[in-house]
Amino acid sequence: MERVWVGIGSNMLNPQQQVDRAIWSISKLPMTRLVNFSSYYRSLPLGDKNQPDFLNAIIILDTNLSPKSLLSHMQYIERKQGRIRSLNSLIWQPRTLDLDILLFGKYFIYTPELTIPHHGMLNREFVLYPLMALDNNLIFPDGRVITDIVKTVPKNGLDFWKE
Ligand code: PH2
Ligand code: MG
Ligand code: MG
Repeated sequence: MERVWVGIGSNMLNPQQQVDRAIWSISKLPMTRLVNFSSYYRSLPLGDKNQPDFLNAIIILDTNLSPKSLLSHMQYIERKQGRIRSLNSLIWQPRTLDLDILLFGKYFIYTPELTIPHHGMLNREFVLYPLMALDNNLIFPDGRVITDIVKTVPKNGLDFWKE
C-alpha cells in the first residue's frame, strides 16, 4: 500500500463540477481509498495567459495499484470527462480535467509516460500551497520539507475558489 498525492486542475466547462465528478470517480477506483482532499483554489493560468483561471485541488489516496495502473485509471477519467489530448500538445491549452500524480510513496520514476515526483510541482503555487494546507509535515522523497519549499514560491494571487 502506498500513499499517493494527486493534483487536479480544470479551467473549462464548469470547473467545480468537473472536479467534484473527478473526485467521485477516483473514490471508486479498485484497491484504492480516498484519504483526504484539499479546498478548491483559484489560480492564474501558468502558460498561455489568455485563458480562464484554473480551479486547482489536491487529493490524497492510499492504493495498491501500481503507478502505471493508477496513471491509466487517471487518463481514463480525464477522457471520460472530455479531455482531448492534441497530437501537438506542446502548448498548454484549456482543459476540462487534468489529473497529475504528484508523489507516489517514496518512488522516483523517470519513464516517457510518467515522471514522479511530478516535474514542475516544486515551483507551482497551485500545487504547493494546497499540499501544505493538507499536510504541514509533508516530506518529499528527497528529504526536503514542504514548509521550506513553499517559502521559495510566491502565492501569485492564489485564493480559494468562490463561485
Ligand atoms: N496546468 C497546466 C498549465 N497551467 N495553470 C494553472 N493555474 N493550474 C494548472 O493546473 C495548470 C496551469 C498544465 O497541466
Ligand atoms: Mg497532466
Ligand atoms: Mg498538469
